[in-house]
Amino acid sequence: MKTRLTELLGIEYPIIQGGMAWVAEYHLAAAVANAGGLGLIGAASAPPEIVREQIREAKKLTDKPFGVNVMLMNPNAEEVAKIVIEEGIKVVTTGAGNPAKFMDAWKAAGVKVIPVVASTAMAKMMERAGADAVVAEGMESGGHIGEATTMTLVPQVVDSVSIPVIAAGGIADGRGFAAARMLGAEGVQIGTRFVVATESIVHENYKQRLIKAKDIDSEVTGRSTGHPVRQIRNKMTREYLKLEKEGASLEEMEVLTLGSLRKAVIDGDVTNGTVMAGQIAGMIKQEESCEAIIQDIMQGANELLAGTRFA
Ligand code: TUI
Repeated sequence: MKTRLTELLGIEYPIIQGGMAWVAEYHLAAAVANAGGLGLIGAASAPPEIVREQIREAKKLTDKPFGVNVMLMNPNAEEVAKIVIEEGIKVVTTGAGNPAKFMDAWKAAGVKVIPVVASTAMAKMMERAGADAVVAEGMESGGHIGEATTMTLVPQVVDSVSIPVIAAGGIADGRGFAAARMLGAEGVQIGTRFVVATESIVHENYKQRLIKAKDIDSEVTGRSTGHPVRQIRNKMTREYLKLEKEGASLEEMEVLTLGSLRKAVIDGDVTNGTVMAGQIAGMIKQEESCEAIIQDIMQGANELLAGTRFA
């Protein structure tokens, strides 16, 4: 399937992988790239030199294009931005903030910049700043989210910019892909389904928790602090939400969240850790390879889109 996104990035299928903290490391990024999508290394809050190492390891596993996601709340974002250029990375996605201050350096180095946005205002600002495409991410997504849903955000972003729009949030199969195309998106970003990929290094407990998840098993913590995060309900979220309701201090709440994603992803503590996942976790039934995931999405989408102008 050819869209402006496959042309822009030189990839076979218009599917990009989410830049998930701790999850999007080099094995996953290379596997998605080898399966014809855009793999991404999630720099998250990793020390910059670790990001460089991750990029070099991914290069050993694939000769297809892959990118780096720069999480802008990371105090080291500037250093990561520089490493991306030094290592010859050609695609960057950004999240959780405004990447405008890095845009000129990236553009000058020939890096395609794809900010993740949660509003039309941010999408327009990013287009003016020189973005090559935007990811319009709805609140069905896992992790740090905005307010709008994918169904409402994607068509409004499509109408407000002329660069390609990638839909994210609540998309996991051919139906979601086809729906995103109908809303005007030229590609999709998939996170949660790739968490459970065979090539994902995520702890088995985390994968099993997502496979077991039902439609309404996620909830959003941190609304009161301005950092809403969607994750699977557990002991941790119950305690956190109780503290929020009681008006606890940021410090008290940080005790719960400090290192909590690592606890779940790496140590497999899905009771006290943060199990970030999107609302489509309920649709994930099994662990399978990135190749199988992408083929399933594309086959389903092609059947649904056959005979439309999106085929
Ligand atoms: O960034 C994400 N998802 C993330 S980042 C993350 S790391 C984290 N962990 C714990 C607490 C907070 C963060 C986990 N998941 N998605 C992309 C995304 N970006 N969603 C929403 C936004 C966004 C929000 C505000 C983009 C721009 C923005 O602009 C604010 C501004 O500067 O005006």
